Amino acid sequence: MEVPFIDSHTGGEPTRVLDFPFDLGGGSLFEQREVFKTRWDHIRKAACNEPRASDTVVGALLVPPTDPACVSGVIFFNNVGVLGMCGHGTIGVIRTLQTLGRIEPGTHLLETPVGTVTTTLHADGRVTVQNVPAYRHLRQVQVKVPGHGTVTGDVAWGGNWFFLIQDCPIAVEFSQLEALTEFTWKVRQALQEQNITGKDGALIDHIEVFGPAETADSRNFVLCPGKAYDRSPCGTGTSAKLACLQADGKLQEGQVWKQESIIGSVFEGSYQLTRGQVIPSITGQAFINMRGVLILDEMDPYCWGIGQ
Ligand code: PYC
Repeated sequence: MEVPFIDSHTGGEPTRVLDFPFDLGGGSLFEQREVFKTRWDHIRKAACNEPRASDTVVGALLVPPTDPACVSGVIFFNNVGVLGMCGHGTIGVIRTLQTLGRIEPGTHLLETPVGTVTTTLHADGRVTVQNVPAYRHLRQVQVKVPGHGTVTGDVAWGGNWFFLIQDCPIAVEFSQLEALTEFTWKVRQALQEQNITGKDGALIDHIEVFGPAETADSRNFVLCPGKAYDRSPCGTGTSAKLACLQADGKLQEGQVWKQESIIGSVFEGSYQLTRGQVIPSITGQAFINMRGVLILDEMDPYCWGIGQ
């Protein structure tokens, strides 16, 4: 089996777009994601894990949209499972659709398992994603983290579930990657052990910490579900941050928030209030950097990847 792919990176974070007609049963995007999870999980593993990829790669499967107003549907996944939305990934998908000749600069709707997002491909290649509504679910929650005492953070939704820590005990600097990974992983485990969840018991699988930045409003470090850190400022994480800033009265509608990533790439975020809901907009840039085919040879003992 051969599956064509196009790779891009958005602010340093890779997106691997797969363009192949897997049979997903044709239900809603949410239902199709469930089918992908149960019937095609080996494809996720093959596309995102070693030896073809690594834990940083976010996969994006293009699927026909159920809503004809949308240019495409997309199911995001990574080295350990499927995602709800993905901000950097959406920016990569839009640039990929442009490279495939399927869209031109302008506004395009994209269907995801957690809702339809509105994207704008600008003439200079930047992409703005108007995300699904973001909100803060819990404010200033305390969690006991072994070796770090009590850590306080907000639980917010930005298309995925985040625990956002404003006062990080570790400097949010590139030189501290290992310590930040270890700390945030412990936070994630502690949240699970202490039964602190998103809405309806949802697993909080992204941890985001903040520190000062010289040329942006803030620098973040985001731990992704599979323990890799986001090289980009994380579109869904920035959306969750905007919801918290709005709830705290620290950012006005339309005001721009510059979120820098741990490697120095920047997203510009702002929000619009629609019927009381925070609708985040995230702008960033992706570059196409590879295209090819996944060759899936069942004789290869590592055909379906190493690990999960
Ligand atoms: O940009 O939303 C994002 C994202 C989620 C996981 C990695 N990147």
